[in-house]
Amino acid sequence: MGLMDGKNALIFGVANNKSLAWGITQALHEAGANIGLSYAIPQLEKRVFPLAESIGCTFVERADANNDDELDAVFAKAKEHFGRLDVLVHAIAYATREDLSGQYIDTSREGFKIALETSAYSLVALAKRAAPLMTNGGSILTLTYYGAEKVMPRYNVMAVAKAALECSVRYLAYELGPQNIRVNAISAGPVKTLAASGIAGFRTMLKFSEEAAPLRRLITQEDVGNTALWLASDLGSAITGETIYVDAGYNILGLTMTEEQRAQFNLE
Ligand code: 0WE
Repeated sequence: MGLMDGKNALIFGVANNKSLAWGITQALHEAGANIGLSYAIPQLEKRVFPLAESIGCTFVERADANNDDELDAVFAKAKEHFGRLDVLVHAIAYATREDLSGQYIDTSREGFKIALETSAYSLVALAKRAAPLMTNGGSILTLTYYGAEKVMPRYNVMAVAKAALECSVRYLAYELGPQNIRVNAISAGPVKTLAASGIAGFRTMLKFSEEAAPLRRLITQEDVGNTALWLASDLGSAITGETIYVDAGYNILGLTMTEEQRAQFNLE
């Protein structure tokens, strides 16, 4: 008996075995859910297909989340394959690399449009298509980051996109609530995934996060998977429109210190 026995989950954003979306996939699968995966670009095929196979998932479809026709096609196939959907996971974000390095003030009109469309509008596009398939209620989950609320150096236009995403979660929750469809965001601490690869200074950020966090550790895929399972299942039955932190407590801090700074402070 699993928490998710007989439930169908469609998950967008598995890129490889390090993806937070893969942590969510595994948690839902282990709890008994049937899984469908959708990935963005053909180059991910060689990573996503073996992962799908490892959990006996036979629904794997490519779709560009910025393409309405491709999304229509994936959801038509999902309707045929699953009949009903219970869970939608949105783990999609993109800004150009140059927009995640320099200054926010230098963000181009095009860069802003790309980041906001891919990282925030895509949730609306997926929710619009998933909701009619959630005939027995449902749970929609997305991933966000604390940079949406407080300034994180270099997160720049992604921060603005995540702020739009979190606000979108509230408006979708308001509108879909009467259909017993819940919409929530998980605000995950930084993790070394493909999405973080090549971001200048990311290793240093991980070190600072680990040392400052109340739990004195980074978060794992499993941490995110477990919270996703809670929100996706009936355990989260009255939670909607929320941003839930899975960040080892980092967001509660008003002053962050490294271990060295804490040692210094304790001597004063
Ligand atoms: O949301 C993210 C990153 C999402 C992301 C990552 C990339 C890398 C490759 C969006 N677009 C791209 N575009 C690429 O070309 N995170 C929460 C991880 C992250 O990214 C940062 C962070 C953190 C944390 C960027 C700068 C500063 C901190």
